[in-house]
Amino acid sequence: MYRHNENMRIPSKEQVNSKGGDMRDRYVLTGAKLATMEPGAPYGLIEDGAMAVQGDRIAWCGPADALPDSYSEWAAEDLGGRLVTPGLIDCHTHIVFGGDRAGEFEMRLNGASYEEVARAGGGIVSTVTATRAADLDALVAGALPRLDTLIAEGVTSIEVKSGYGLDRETELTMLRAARRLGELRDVTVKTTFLGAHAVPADYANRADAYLDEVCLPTLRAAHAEGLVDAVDGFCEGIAFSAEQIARVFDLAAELGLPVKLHAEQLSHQGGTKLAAERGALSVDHVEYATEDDARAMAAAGSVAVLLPGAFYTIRETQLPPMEHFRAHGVPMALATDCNPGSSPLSSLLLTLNMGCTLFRLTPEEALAGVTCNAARALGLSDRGRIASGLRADLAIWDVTRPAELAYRIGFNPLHARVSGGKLETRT
Ligand code: DI6
Ligand code: FE
Repeated sequence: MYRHNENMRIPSKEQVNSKGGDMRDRYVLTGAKLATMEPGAPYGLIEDGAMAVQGDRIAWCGPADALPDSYSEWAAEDLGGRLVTPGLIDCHTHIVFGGDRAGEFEMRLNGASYEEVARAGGGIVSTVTATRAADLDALVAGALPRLDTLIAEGVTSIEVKSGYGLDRETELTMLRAARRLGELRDVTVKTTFLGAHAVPADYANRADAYLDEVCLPTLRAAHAEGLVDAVDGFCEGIAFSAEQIARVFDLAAELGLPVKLHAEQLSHQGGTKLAAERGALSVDHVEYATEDDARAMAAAGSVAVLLPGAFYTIRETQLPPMEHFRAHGVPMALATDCNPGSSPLSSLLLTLNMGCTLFRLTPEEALAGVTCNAARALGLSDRGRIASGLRADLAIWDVTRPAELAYRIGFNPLHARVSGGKLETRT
């Protein structure tokens, strides 16, 4: 769907040689409306902006009339007034999994009860069974179309969780598949170990034994193989208690890994307090979080990752406490939560729209939620904004104002994507 931009005025080899540097590696974008997401103006907007990219970095950005003369000899592309945002970041996904749950979706809409769906092998158990049955190549092949859909909307960084293996080998295979995705596409993949996602059937009512015998040893093994960038858990009545999650976080601390948590999604269990105490990068879902939780998150600097796709799919009615997050200065991110059960969503643009319509975020908060605040939720300090020295991850849009990205439904105005300085134009 993408090609390298052949219209760029790439200098000849002679020019390159005469300058003593590789100019194919550097270029200027002019005629750009820059939504830098830097503090100050709304969206950090620079109406008539320009920027210079060298290698994988932003060398300069600012108003076009301030572009230093020294860039005048670089290859240049006039964007004709298009909007440029930071490359989008999906900071919470489960895109690696086997099978799908469309059959279960259909059963439910034909009137089957939750128990009937479960008895027919539905629910998270069916995804675990299908994921265990898939090999690495099958998991990668299944995830690629979902990843490509995200990339086609300007996504340049994505988080991918394990958690549908719930046995040592399959958890490792899921994480290897996530790493492979990052090798196959121009996208940064951050991996998260989510062994404490559900208690597998063979450990029913023995969650602590599952943690001791499977989850914790697998985390050690995955870390030893370099497969883990962060550690997550599902703190919920139907999954793990805060005390059990604390044991997983103890091991994460021992291994020097940052933590995050699925907390207060369906009920209030105290996971947010625990995650904040452990300095979590983010606390995710948080529909049932309280003002005290928001205070704790603010003190810890944890990001609230809001997941409107899951809220929509399970027809939740409890809204996350946005007013407390705003009042206490908790940064809010938005993500797809792409998974086969509660959020079969692989559009970050639709997520922006849902964040505004369902959660009443402003379009500016929504865009911050998939750029600067999403970067923070992943512990990535080199992206999510447009500023010199940061990684050149950008999305270039055929729109005139940033709010259009959140306003339209089912419309993809991406013109081009820049990942690590590499410009790909949508065809
Ligand atoms: N919260 C969710 O919404 C998903 N996982 C989680 O921790 C549900 C996953 C599934 O149903 O497959
Ligand atoms: Fe999730």
